Amino acid sequence: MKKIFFSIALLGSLSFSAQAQVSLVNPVPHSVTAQNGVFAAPGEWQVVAPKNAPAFVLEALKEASPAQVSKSTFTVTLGTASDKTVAKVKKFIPKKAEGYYLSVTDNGVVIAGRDARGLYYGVQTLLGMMHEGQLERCQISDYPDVAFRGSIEGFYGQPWSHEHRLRQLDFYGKNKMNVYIYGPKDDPYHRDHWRDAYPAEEAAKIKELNERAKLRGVNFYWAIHPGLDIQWNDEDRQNVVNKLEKMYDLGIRSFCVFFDDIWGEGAKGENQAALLNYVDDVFVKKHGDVSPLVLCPTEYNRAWSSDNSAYLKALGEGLHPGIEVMWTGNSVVHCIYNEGMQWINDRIKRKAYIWWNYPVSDFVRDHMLLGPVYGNDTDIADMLSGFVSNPMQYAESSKVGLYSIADYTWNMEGYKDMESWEKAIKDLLPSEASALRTFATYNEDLGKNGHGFRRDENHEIAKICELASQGDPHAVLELNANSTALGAAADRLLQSKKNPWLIDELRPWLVQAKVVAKYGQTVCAMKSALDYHWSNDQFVDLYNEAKALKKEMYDNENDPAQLHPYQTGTKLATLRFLPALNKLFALQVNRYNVKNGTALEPSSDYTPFHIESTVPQLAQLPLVANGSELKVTPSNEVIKWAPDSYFMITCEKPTKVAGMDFNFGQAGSAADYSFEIQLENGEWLPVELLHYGADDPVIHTGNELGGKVVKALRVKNVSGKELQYYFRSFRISR
Ligand code: 14T
Repeated sequence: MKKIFFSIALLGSLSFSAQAQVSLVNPVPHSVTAQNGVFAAPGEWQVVAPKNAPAFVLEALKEASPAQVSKSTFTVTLGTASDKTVAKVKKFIPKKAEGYYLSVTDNGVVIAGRDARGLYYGVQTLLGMMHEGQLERCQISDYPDVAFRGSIEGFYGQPWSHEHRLRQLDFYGKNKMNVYIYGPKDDPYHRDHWRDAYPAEEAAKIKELNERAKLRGVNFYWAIHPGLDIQWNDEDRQNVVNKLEKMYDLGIRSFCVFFDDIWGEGAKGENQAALLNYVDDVFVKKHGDVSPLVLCPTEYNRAWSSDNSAYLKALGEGLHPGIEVMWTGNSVVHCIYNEGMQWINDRIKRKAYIWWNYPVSDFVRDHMLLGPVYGNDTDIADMLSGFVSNPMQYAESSKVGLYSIADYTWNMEGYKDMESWEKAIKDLLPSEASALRTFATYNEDLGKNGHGFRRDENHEIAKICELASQGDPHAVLELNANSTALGAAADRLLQSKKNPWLIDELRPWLVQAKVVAKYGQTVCAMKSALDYHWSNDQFVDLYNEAKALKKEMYDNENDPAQLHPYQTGTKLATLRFLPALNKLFALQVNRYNVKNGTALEPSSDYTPFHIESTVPQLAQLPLVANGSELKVTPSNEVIKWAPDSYFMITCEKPTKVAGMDFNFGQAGSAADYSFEIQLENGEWLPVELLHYGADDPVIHTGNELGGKVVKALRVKNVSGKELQYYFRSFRISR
């Protein structure tokens, strides 16, 4: 019996290693024939390529490790469909743009691309296979499912640095993504000052990015966002063309025009379509070497549109056929479904170009998103023209998601979310893959958010969390072991020197993970203290320690030194792990109280302020207490205040307030609201709201508030009608 078991195990591992080399490749190729095993990759090889072989393909090979020599028994033969070098295998090349055929034998490798990009991707497959120093005898026939694949740097917040962008482009080339759209909301020359040319230094950087993109087979799209103040006249449409011409002069050949997150004049469908058509005529067609234009519409998702939307109709009927239209799905942040694709394609009369709002975290800045990519339908390849991901402002960490998005968009039906995720983690930090994997499983969900987009988290210990929260002894042991493993993973990552780009981004969450891990161990120890009759003092020590750790988590979140300019906190393990520990904590404290007739507080939470609001868009906003300041995270969207709706901050302990101000984006808005504070005796006291000046949107409370001790503060719509205002800031000083 034992013997049989062993031989099966051996067989299993043999067949695994035979598969291993091709299985290193990302994205997963469409068709692989491999049954003749692996051999050591040669130390040198001879490249046989046609004279006119594309330079970026040769460059990619040159950067790889086997030395290129002029004569070798091992050859790498390259060519595209029309080249003699690959005439023999021409019939095997997939008849799809960017496709390639690759064959590996003991004598050498043949790579035949449908076109230059296809050839480049064949080379990437070869290099990916060789990662562990071996080659697998195989024939691969491969091509992308989606024509345009990549990323859109389109988030609010700190734009990526130049160095990060260069690294991204390298990564896209390796993973067969061919699009990078440059549209950071906080680049002034993209949006607020779209008419103005970049200063020389900035222009030089964009030029360098475009050069790097070309080298990696990536179309660098430069996006203009003119909608905030565009006038629909000749002058402004010429301003758009002039700016694009300037970018053309820098070498850019792909362009987007964005009209997202605007209102009023700029949001008119007919005018947008007319502008795009004009640009198409006098710019794109005139040059002849510019990619089809890509438009991000104002109604860019179904929740913001309607079945009979005149806006989408204007685009569908008005826009030149070749112009692409972006779409985020059934809502702003949503997985992409077949039914939703049909809905939008019917309306815009073309295949939508998906702008997927994942792993972007600009609306949940306290969370780091490192989980697997799942949830998109896999039968929609033919229904979309492009699929790009809006990532996090953390470029390097976003590679976990981007790796799998590359995989999904290349080969949808072959896509396996968990396998892709495992590979992504290994690819990002091979030397500490297991630590990164452990840490990542605690950083998956987004937490409560206004878009209602959630991810599973700590899936592998879901059962343990559930049982441990009920006090199951075995599960508590496991939870303790998991806490230890999380702390150890965080330590190893903090000490890892291999990818400082990544570790620098993760640092606040790694520091926090150590506190979370210690909290886990402490809470589990509280159960041991009761089970094994440790002294009461020992239990109370653990109890106090658990509370102190919660306070430490809170302080970490609000440490000004750790707060990035736009970041409001550092949370992890919020879906299952921490809630399970909090329940276990309460369970043990109650046990202790019953046994000793004491009244220890069974909650370990430390959140002294809370938001309560009848305005749903405001109820979920994070609150940050930072030194003497208490701030509500601003919202990007227009807030709808129903008549009599209110926004309230409650304080756990009566708190002395020094003053406050807030900004709803409009001068005179104070007249629509009342403001009241609740005193310690429960009484509500009205406080007058003032503007600093007739044109100033900022609302403050003058001197009336200073020094009052309050239990709550409340702003209420007393205008008698629905109000629509921004929520630019809300600040209380203590
Ligand atoms: F244009 C779009 F397709 C889009 O998604 N725009 C923004 C995007 O830049 C941002 O990163 C993303 C996630 O927050 O969502 C869009 O931004 C919003 C979303 C809102 F619901 C801006 C205002 C909103 F009210």
